[in-house]
Amino acid sequence: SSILLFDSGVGGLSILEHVREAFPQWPVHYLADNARFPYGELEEENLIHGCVHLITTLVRELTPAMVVVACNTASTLALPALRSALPIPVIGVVPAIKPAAALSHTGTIALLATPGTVRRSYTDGLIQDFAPHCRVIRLGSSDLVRMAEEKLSGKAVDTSQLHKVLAPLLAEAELDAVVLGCTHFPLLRDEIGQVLGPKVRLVDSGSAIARRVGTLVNESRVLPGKQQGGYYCTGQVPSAALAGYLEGCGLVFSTRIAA
Ligand code: DGN
Repeated sequence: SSILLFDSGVGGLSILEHVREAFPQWPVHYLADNARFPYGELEEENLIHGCVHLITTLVRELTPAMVVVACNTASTLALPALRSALPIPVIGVVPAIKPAAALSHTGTIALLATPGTVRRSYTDGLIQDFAPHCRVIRLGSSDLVRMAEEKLSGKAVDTSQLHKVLAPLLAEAELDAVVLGCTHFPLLRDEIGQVLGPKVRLVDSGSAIARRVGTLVNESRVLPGKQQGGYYCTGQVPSAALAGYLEGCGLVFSTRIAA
């Protein structure tokens, strides 16, 4: 069998990296819903129905052992609907508020995510449960998501734009941990780290997700198949630069599917 990862664009590739590293023998497929990108600005019902339809269709075709929703925006909203629609385990990605709160010495942390994720009641719950004693600054940005997409398509990252987006965090002297609460953002980790400086730790959910995949792989007793991993997308097909990057991620073919 295989593992299917899903995101609205290239962001989930930051999770795929961890999964492949932990389970090199498993074929991993990747689905990018480019047609509905960016999820952070999508109406909630539209997002839920779109995800459920798209993923159930591809699951029927590929029969993976599990699905990883490698997108915080979709996970904070669509997990219950996906779990009831699919006969296999569905793993979601949620912002790493808990490890960031544990790492922080000052008690001032930030959640950097999409506009959708920062305003969700799911996120309020995470903060109440896991960071009750912290001051949590929420910064939602679709610009950063687009910058990550552009980077993987071969465009240089515009540092002055990055400074502008991160300005509210630069104003916080006490800040010592930032949650990269969108899977696109670890793709800009070096650039974000350079702007925020060495005092600020950047925390994402990649290795926690790989551990969760490992538990389910062991429990399911399903064996890895022999097929190669592929990239499936709605909407825009990959640019030449992205195609090269995908190949480096073990995604050896690319197929456009209906949105
Ligand atoms: N990568 C997605 C996430 O983790 O929230 C969001 C991307 C988007 O469509 N805005």
